[in-house]
Amino acid sequence: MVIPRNADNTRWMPRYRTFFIICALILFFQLYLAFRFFTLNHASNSWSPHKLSKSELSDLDNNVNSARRIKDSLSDDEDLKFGEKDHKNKKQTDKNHSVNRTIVKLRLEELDFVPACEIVTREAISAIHRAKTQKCKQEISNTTCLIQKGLLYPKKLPNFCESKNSVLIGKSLGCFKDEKNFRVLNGYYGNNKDKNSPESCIYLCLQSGFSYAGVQYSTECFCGNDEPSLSLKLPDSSCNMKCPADPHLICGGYYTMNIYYTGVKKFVPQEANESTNSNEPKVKIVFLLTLNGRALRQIKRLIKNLFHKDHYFYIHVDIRQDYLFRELRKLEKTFNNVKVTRKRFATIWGGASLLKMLLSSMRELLQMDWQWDFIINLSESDYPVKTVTRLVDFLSANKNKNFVKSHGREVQRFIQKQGLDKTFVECDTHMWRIGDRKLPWGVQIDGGSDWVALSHNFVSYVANSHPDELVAGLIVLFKYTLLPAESFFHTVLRNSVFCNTYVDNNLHVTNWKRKLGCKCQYKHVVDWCGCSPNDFKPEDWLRIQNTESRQLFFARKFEPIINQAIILKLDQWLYGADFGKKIKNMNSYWHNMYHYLDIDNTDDAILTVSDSISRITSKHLSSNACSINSSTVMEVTYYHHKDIHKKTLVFFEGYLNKIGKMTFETGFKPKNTLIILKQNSISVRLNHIFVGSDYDQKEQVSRNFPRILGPYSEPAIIYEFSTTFDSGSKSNNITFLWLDPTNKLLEVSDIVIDDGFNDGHIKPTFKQPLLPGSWSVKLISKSEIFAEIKFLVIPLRFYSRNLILPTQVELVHGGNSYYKEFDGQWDKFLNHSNKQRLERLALANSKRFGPDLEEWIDNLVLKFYTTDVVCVASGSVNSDCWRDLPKCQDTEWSSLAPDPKSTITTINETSGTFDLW
Ligand SMILES: *[C@@H]1O[C@H](CO)[C@@H](O)[C@H](O)[C@H]1NC(C)=O
Ligand SMILES: *[C@@H]1O[C@H](CO)[C@@H](O)[C@H](O)[C@H]1NC(C)=O
Ligand SMILES: *[C@@H]1O[C@H](CO)[C@@H](O)[C@H](O)[C@H]1NC(C)=O
Ligand SMILES: *[C@@H]1O[C@H](CO)[C@@H](O)[C@H](O)[C@H]1NC(C)=O
Ligand SMILES: *[C@@H]1O[C@H](CO)[C@@H](O)[C@H](O)[C@H]1NC(C)=O
Ligand SMILES: *[C@@H]1O[C@H](CO)[C@@H](O)[C@H](O)[C@H]1NC(C)=O
Ligand SMILES: CC(=O)N[C@H]1CO[C@H](CO)[C@@H](O)[C@@H]1O
Repeated sequence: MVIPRNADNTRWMPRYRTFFIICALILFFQLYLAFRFFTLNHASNSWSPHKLSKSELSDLDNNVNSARRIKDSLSDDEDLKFGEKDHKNKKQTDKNHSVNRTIVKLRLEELDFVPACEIVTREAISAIHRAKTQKCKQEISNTTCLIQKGLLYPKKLPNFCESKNSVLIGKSLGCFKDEKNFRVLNGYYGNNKDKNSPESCIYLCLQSGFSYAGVQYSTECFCGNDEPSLSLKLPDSSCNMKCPADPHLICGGYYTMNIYYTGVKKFVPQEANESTNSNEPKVKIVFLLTLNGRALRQIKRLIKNLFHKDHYFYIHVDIRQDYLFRELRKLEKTFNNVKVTRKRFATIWGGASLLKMLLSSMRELLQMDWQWDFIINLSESDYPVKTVTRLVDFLSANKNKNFVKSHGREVQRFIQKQGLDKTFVECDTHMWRIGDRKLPWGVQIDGGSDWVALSHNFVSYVANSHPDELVAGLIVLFKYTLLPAESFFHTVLRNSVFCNTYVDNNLHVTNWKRKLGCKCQYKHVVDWCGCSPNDFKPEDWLRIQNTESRQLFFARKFEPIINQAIILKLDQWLYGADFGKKIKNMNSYWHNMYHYLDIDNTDDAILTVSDSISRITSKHLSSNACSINSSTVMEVTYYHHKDIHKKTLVFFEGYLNKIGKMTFETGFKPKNTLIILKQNSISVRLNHIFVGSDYDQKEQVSRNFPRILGPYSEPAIIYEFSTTFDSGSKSNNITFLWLDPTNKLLEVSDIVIDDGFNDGHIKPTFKQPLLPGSWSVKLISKSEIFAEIKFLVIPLRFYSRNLILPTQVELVHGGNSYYKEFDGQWDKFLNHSNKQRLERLALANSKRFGPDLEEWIDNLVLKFYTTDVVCVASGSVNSDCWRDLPKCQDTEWSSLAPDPKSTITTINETSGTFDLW
């Protein structure tokens, strides 16, 4: 509808006014609701923990590896982000202004089953709506119903720690005087307006591991470890206020408090003994490696570093990581102290299956005939900071102790931050949050880092196939817990007969940089916000060096694809400055991205480009006498040297007519496609700018090293500007115009850079599939195009790793018809002259298939990538054909080049000395 421009202005005024008033009313009402919602939320979250303990002060810089909760509760909006459908709902209710947000009804019509009970909790309903499969929806529904009926969780669990005194549990000490500035119980304070009672307060204090609980002023609960002085004792009548939970009970009074024993003694962790060089037998260690990803060479380097015939390597590879599993199984054949378990699980971040996996692995270990004293948990991103010899000496002096790291903060706060008071259900490789829960009575909750070193005795207790009541109950509890491995072993330790073997040290130093690591980056796998530690880089060296005099033996994280220099530095620190000098290719790193035997995890765009490179190389190598008729990609590998991405290597098999097969390896890298059209104050500061994808906000790097984008990629501009000392330049705006292959403007994005160092990325949301072909981004500053970046969206020859079908090409290569409207201000930067021709071309291209499609792909690949090396790997062809080509084994870049640092050769008595290198 068009509004007439010359309509009488005055006639519009009253309408605007009513409109205005309505808007104001809506706003007011919304604010009121928001306020209501907030207070409600607050009240239901009744124990608002309060800072009292010193430990909290040290909270800011503890090295605990745990999830940190960013918001107290997902706000409505946050929650709605998880599901499209919920989003619609919200819009609807907003429209009729009758926002009753507490009403969320389960849409039964979407379910192919009838829930076993009426599901009313908002979080459970939201989770059921968001879950993908019916099986998962049913699992969430089943669990919710079991909880509603009180059948899932144990209500009470025993405590077998000898330092408890069960006779005293709940015994009253009487009424005591309290003072505002000298609290009798100073460990924890909570205020519960609805449910405070001696019982609920004892429950909390016991859970937090305090010896005394006190109720005061009706609604308050205090916990502490110091015995109240008898001089403060008052007659019982001085405590005279009723409890909110039950008016027949007394909950202290005005600065008077009823104090009770919780029955637990103050917990003091054990000190670890210093290493001694005694003649006692040395301990044997199982390194339990739980692995994910494709960093095979780093894993081998880690194993090589720890290798010793007396120690064992038990390896769990995530069930989705077929490549690692295949490759590591080869070690098993050579070494009888290496086992790769066949009982595999999908271990998502924070997932409950992680605990299932660990217990399953421990049970398997207990049944094997390996003789061991300790299990140490490691991942592909751990690396030792002391030699194994020192580790063994240390553990030998601490036999039967258990090493875990506690959170070191107030327990109730930890419980909330960690989401231990919530039920999570894992299915569809996601952790769904379905509501609040009450932790069982009687157990002290503890947790922190999930890196541990556990003794044989403790492992046989906790992983026993006939667990006692405590362990069985905690296994149920932790089956529905986020990040279970961060609390389960701690909690079992604290409440079992092993409580006096607890050492508060996980032997690890972790590279936390919370500003970078807490971007809520796991939202797609868990209904929670968590943090991750950063990779070590040479600038973090001091942090590693500082572990020298401390009882720390491992550091994390290390990722050679991000930085390998730090690992070499560490090795030289351990084994001498000359270490590695004579070893070949110490500064190279190879990372496999594709293997022809892979079952999944294939990136069709990478495969398409690699395939094209193999075809182009084959053509190049062919001559009359030796003609390669076709080629198949076997492996694709990233090759880094001194932490710079040098090439993407394509290992392929070429077929020669009537002669046979030969394998070659070649490498390619992206061309520079940035054109500076005009030098200005911004362009001179440009360190790099390119279009890529998979930007890692934590490590601030794009993990798509060859910059391969396909129709289903999410392109992003990744940039870095250096600091300027030109005080006149101030802040600068850069506008980016994104043009597709038909020169149509698809998106306008902008950044403001200040005069400091600026880096980051911008990722517009394009609708997929993207139209394949040559795209461009124009960079505008001060109303002038000063640079342009071209980038390729490669048409796919492979779709879900199979050759694309004629029926698929148009869908995949036809782009999409979604375009945003932009106002005319950008028109002057755009060239509309050949628009129709380009559109016709795009349409024709989208129909290309077979050799025609290959030709299109190869032309684009040649435009955007260079390939300059090739070597012969092997072959039955013993002719003069490629006599001049080097053998791959003799090059320094090929994936077949020697890589001693990642080659585990012979078992040697002495480990960690690298004699064999
Ligand atoms: C809002 O209006 C729609 C349609 O007008 C109706 O179906 C829906 O029930 C209403 N929602 C509420 C919360 O009143
Ligand atoms: C919202 O819905 C709940 C549950 O049906 C009801 O008890 C409550 O009164 C409603 N609140 C408002 C403001 O309509
Ligand atoms: C849920 O419970 C029903 C009834 O007890 C059972 O038949 C079904 O297998 C359960 N489904 C899941 C996924 O747990
Ligand atoms: C650790 O030290 C304590 C006290 O010095 C000693 O009694 C104990 O035997 C030591 N433990 C080991 C395993 O050496
Ligand atoms: C740069 O952009 C910001 C926000 O996009 C805007 O407020 C500012 O006025 C712009 N500055 C210039 C010089 O264009
Ligand atoms: C292991 O290392 C020792 C000490 O350097 C060396 O003497 C021995 O020959 C090596 N053993 C094997 C099997 O290579
Ligand atoms: C207790 C335990 O063993 N935890 C960890 C072992 O290592 C993996 C990483 O590979 C962690 O995620 C586990 O939680």
